[in-house]
Amino acid sequence: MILYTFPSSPFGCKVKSVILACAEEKNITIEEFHPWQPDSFFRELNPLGKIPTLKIDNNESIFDSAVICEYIIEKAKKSSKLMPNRIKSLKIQALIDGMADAAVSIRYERFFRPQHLQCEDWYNRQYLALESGLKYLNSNLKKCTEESLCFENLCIATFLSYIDLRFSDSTFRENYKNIFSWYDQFRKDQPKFEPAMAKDKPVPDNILRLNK
Ligand SMILES: N[C@@H](CCC(=O)N[C@@H](CS)C(=O)NCC(=O)O)C(=O)O
Repeated sequence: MILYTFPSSPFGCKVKSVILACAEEKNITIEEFHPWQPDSFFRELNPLGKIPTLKIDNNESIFDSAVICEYIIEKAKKSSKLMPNRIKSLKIQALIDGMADAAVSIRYERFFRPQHLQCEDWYNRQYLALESGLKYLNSNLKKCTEESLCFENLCIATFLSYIDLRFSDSTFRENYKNIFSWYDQFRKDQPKFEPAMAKDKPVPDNILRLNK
């Protein structure tokens, strides 16, 4: 199987952590693809043109990240271990994915959209979703995480690695100390997930920009 993703994608990082948790590295090759490259083969795999996308065989692919995670976890028979409280796991995933949507939108607005087209009100609404999510995690740390390694911990940790990468000049770490110290401890306790943490990588030269 081939996972198409990019090193900075928070959704892709979540999937990569699940691959490691399920010891599926040998069965899934990671191929870098930036979704803003001109589409060739990629829209055949995912009509939405989004990463991550998992190619299962020549005729089938799976998206989005939530479905890919379910697929890998189920196939590895790790559901009861990684999702001991399934509804809780799915709720935290929904929260984190919503925060990731907001964070990625903020990044796209600033990085891909020409400055004169950027919209402050829209930006602020995304920022509010992101910050409210962090506030929720920070105030409900025990309710949101598990003692042992589980899916929701992977969702939170990989997403916070994206925050560290793209929002390093924010006051999030100072304002939401509980969740960030949990995350720092997670990285110390679980070094095997380091390959899944968000990394910067220059976008390819042939990237499409919104130059209008
Ligand atoms: N709900 C999707 C979101 C994936 C997503 O937004 N990925 C971004 C990269 S981090 C993307 O491919 N963006 C390209 C686009 O929006 O056209 C998932 O969970 O997989």
